[in-house]
Amino acid sequence: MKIFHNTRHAEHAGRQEMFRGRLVDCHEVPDRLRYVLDELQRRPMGQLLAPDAALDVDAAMARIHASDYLDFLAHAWDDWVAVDLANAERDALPSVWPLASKHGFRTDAPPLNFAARLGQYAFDSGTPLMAGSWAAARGGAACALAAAQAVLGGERFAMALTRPPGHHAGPNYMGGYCFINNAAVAAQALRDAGVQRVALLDVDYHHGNGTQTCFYERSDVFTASIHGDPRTEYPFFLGHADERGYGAGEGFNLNLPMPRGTGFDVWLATLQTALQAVADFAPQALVVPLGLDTFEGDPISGFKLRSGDYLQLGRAIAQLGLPTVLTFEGGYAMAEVGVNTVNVLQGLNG
Ligand code: SP5
Ligand code: ZN
Repeated sequence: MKIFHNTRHAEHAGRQEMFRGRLVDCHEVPDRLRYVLDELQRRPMGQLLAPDAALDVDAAMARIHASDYLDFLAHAWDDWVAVDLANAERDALPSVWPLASKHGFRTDAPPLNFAARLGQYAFDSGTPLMAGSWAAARGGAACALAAAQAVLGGERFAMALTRPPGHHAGPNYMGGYCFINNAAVAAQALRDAGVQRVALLDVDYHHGNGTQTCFYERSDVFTASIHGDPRTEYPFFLGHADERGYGAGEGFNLNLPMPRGTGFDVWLATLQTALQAVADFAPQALVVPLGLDTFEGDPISGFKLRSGDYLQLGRAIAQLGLPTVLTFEGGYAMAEVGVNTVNVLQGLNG
């Protein structure tokens, strides 16, 4: 297994996120990745590599994300500081959005004001943007691309071990701690290299809204997600079972929401349903957005998986027999995120 880690991840270190009317300390912090790297030192699972600097990351990101969105991200920090030099000491968070409604706010007349532009490209106020966010997110996309290339080169498993995470980021928006959809970048890179059918199986606690939206009208990329019921769980506005794809993509999206409090037995049975759907699609490659926030000790999530259960998750994924790229997504129980992640990899390795 090849594990590509993002050497620039720590440049993104948001301080606070908005929660119930006040700013609270960020859950998505650099230590998350450090704990995984520490555990990999104790239990090596493969080669730990940095992505090749020669990879064309910008072209790979542009296959998934709108050019105006990428342009916004690339310059957002400078634009934020240009509003007021004192902003250099603060993270940028949106505070105003063009909510969709009939005869309502326009999105065809782009604002010039920075706060309005940030609101146009973000769907929550929990995703702070700071000086190093772009470099870190771009470094993550490089890991995703490198992992895709590794499986194209014959590697059975490859992981993009990176943060910030990606599965909430859509074609033209950030949110849910995500800026660039690493899993979507990897899946598209596989397609562009000639892999005819690619499946994505998202096992993060939260619905992979960004990934679903990226591929919603396509039949060449099957998307499945098992997650907390959006009626009560973030991201709330997507992830219901009746979202099955659209147009040519109809029937190529599968959502399996489960109630808060779900334990491993029911979760594993649901995973088996998703795995069967993936197998029925008969893909030639798989991408797994791997969130560890299904863990019972996760501070912001509601499933009840235990550390040992992640070995079984790895084994179950391996049983598909597919070349597989994994991307590191959520998982906020700091003390256990390393063990849980490496348990999945151990399960994969068999
Ligand atoms: C990648 C990923 O897992 N993103 C999840 C984003 C969830 N954001 C909203 C979470 C709000 C929970 N805040 C709880 C604070 C309690 N102290
Ligand atoms: Zn999550």
